[in-house]
Amino acid sequence: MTDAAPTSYYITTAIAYPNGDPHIGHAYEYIATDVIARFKRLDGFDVRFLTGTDEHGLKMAQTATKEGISTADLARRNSDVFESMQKMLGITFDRFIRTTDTDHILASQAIWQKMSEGGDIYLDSYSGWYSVRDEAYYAEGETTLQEDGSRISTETGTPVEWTEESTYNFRLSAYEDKLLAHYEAHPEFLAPATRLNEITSFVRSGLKDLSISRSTFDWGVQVPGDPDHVMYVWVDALTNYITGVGYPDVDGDEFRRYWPANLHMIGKDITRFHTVFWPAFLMSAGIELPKRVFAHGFLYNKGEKMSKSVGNVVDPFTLVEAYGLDAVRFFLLREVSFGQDGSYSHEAIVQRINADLANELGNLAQRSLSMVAKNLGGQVPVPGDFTPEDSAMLERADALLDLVRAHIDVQELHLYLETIWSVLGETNRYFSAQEPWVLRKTDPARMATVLYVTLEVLRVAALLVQPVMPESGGKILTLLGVEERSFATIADRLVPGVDLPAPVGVFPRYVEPEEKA
Ligand code: ME8
Repeated sequence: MTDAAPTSYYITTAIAYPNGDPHIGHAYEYIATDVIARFKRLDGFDVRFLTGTDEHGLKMAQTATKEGISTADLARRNSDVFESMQKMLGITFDRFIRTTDTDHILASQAIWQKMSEGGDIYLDSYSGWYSVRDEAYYAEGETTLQEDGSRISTETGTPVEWTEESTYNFRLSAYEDKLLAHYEAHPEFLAPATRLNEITSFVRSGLKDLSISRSTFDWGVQVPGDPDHVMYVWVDALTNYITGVGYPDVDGDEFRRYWPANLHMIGKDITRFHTVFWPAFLMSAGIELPKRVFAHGFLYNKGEKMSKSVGNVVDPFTLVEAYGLDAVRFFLLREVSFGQDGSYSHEAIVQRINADLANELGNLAQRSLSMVAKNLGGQVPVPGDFTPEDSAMLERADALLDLVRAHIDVQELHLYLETIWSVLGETNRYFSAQEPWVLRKTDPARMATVLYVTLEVLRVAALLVQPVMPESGGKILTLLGVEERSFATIADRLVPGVDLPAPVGVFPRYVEPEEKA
């Protein structure tokens, strides 16, 4: 270890609209982001992790009217539910930002001012078919007249109304070439690669200027110098990422330490906002661009899109109550190829709990540790000479950190876990093949070596699963007598002869409640 200041790592989630309850799709994004944040911290980085809620916009105002409460009350009430869900999920955010926070309003006005000074904002008038749900205008040709005389957006099916308003526009059209040049020079800016292809062709097909203010309602951040307008919700929403590091104080410690962000984690449906609008706003305001945006896939209930009307929105609180937090966190990341859409179901969760957690990891820990307790006085075994099989196993464990780090750095979260589990699978086969329960009688010294090797793999695996399963990873490390848990200690082998606590089970099998009764 050197004394150099740790490298900073700034990571963010999308900020959710608190116009309803959080669902499992939100939880998925928070958990994935939290795993990366925890991994980076354990790997010695100076991490800042920002999340929060996106409280402005017409949708919020309309939901409040429907519920008969003020928009501010709705925002506060629901934002609190999001925040407590994040705490329940063990999300280690450094700040939970609300876009109604005073510093955020000032930051939004400051970036607006910069874009305006740069000549990129001008007043215009706008008329067209406006969809409140999409917060977007459509040309007549993009709408369909219904039998009852009403109109909907052809693409999204949401109702549209003829609306005329004066609006400030942002000269997005001026950024076409600059954006394309940026994608070209920094292909890592957006992942997965399919999203980059989509966005590149979208920008290549031509960018129109963007309407960035509204004068038909007032629930938003006021446009500097024009009290009749509030900012289009996405202008202030995206700005949260720099509010979170102290903007407009660009000379301040936080901004200098953490900006540009290393990673904006978002869902695939909001890629355009993050990789076209956001970089254009930043370029206009003379602010560096985030290094990377990762657009994860959507989570579906047994392949069906979750929706309140279908009644299949799964409440993350219920899920965690049923299966346990670590199991839910593990399942979501192990089951779905990160970046693609995925499905979850009771059967799939139970399968992962019983096969991957109870069998592959829990059982290995239980079997080896209870042999140590029964036959070796509960002390870390003293190994003899290593056979080629032992050395091969230890080498596989020693190689893990570099392998999983490489997966984390490109957000291959499923491969990070798959890599660890493939070594656990090998360790189970090694354990069975070595038959330490037979060696107990025939060659106790050899048994001690096999147990030592097994515990060593378990130690490395437990250290590395901490970001996903902080509690269970920590429990296994406690059973192994490991106190220092950062990845800097990964090469420190277990010290033979050290007393271990009495073993306890870590991952019970999932038993259906009716079987329990
Ligand atoms: O889009 N599966 O808020 P939001 C996976 N306020 N992810 C999902 C999902 C699903 N079924 N449904 C939604 C917004 N998400 C804006 C963001 S950021 C400056 C402003 C993801 O509450 C979605 O893709 O609709 C987004 O990343 C996040 O949840 C919040 O969605």
